[in-house]
Amino acid sequence: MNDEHPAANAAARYIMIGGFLGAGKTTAVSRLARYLNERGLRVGLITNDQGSQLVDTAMLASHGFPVEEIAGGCFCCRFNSLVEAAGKLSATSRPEVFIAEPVGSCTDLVATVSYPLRRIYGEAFAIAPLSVLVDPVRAARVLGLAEGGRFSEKVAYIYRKQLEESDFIVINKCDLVPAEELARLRGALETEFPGRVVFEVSARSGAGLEEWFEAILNTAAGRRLAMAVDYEVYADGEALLGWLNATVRLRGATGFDGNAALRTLAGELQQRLRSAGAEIAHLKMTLDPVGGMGGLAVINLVRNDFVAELSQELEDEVEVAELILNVRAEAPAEVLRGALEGSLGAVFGAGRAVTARLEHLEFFQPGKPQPTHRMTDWNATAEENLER
Ligand SMILES: Nc1nc2c(ncn2[C@@H]2O[C@H](COP(=O)(O)OP(=O)(O)OP(=O)(O)O)[C@@H](O)[C@H]2O)c(=O)[nH]1
Ligand SMILES: [Mg+2]
Repeated sequence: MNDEHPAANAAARYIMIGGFLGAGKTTAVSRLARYLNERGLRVGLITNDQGSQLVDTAMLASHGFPVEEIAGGCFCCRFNSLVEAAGKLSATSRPEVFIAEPVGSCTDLVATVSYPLRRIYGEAFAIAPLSVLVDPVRAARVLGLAEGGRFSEKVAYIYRKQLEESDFIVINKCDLVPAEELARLRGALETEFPGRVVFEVSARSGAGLEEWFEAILNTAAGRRLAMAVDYEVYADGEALLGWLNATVRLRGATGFDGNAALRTLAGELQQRLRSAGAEIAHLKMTLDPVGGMGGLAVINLVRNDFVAELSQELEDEVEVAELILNVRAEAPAEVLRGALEGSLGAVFGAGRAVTARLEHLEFFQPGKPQPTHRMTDWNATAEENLER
């Protein structure tokens, strides 16, 4: 154990890495987990989603980290499940550091998660500063610095609220944008959200991560009054986003290239979603060979006008594989279902070398957030009741 790190003390450090859909949270969580492991600290990861069958859990587990998943609602609305998940991880792997990734369309985490954790379980957790990641291309559009496909105002409200409650704003994917655009974005973020520490990193290349990680480990969470949130606008924003989770069994007549299958399906979905007027927030898929040696292919697409990227590839051909698909886009969920069905038919329909069988499908618009607790004061003794 490393005594210099606060996480090595009796209370486990609780780190939340937030940020909008597709900002790079899971990639960063995986990097941070590895960083801590290399320094002799045990970690436990907690993933979260409105639905079940998560790409993020599959991906993090494939890296060998202990992961618990809270499905079917966000941390704030399933606070007790969050505490239970931490308890389960403690029983199996005794983490000194918990890293939790909240749902990318969730905000008000300080009042509904950090402060309640501190107040109810103060002995068990040392709360780290809240980091909020941004994708620089998406952030520039939301802040009005650049043109391009964007979300409607109520979705942008959630995006801005996430930044407002942060202690650290982390501009991720710095490898993608020129220095002058980064400087402009940093300037706009510092003006609109004064007092936050802004980091520039690339979770992909590793640039800038150490400085950010050390700040997470060595700084206490902010103790200001939690921000005000208009739960009507927040709920309307959430309800504009469609969610679709599916699990599909792929079977080849002979061995087939799983990476290519993911690329083709992602391209087909992108085209259909774009023509239906859906603004993609994050489309992600994993392909897991059945009976394979544990390798996993992962593909992601984070906006309509980008290309789907394989962040992990399979080395060998596969014959049977399980595909998990998670799509979050601004569109009615029914539109996402239509795009999936059309795409599966086009890519794996009758007469194709690879066929598909849909094993699990859920699609919905999230309901109004109903937090278990809401405490606006770090030292709160009384709980605020939300009007619902
Ligand atoms: N170029 C670049 N891409 C990155 C970087 N970090 C993450 N990505 C990519 O961004 C996409 C989304 O990354 P995730 O880590 O899944 O994002 P997320 O915030 O966890 O997404 P949700 O859980 O859906 O909200 C993936 O294709 C990643 O490979 C980075 O530093 N540079
Ligand atoms: Mg994620």
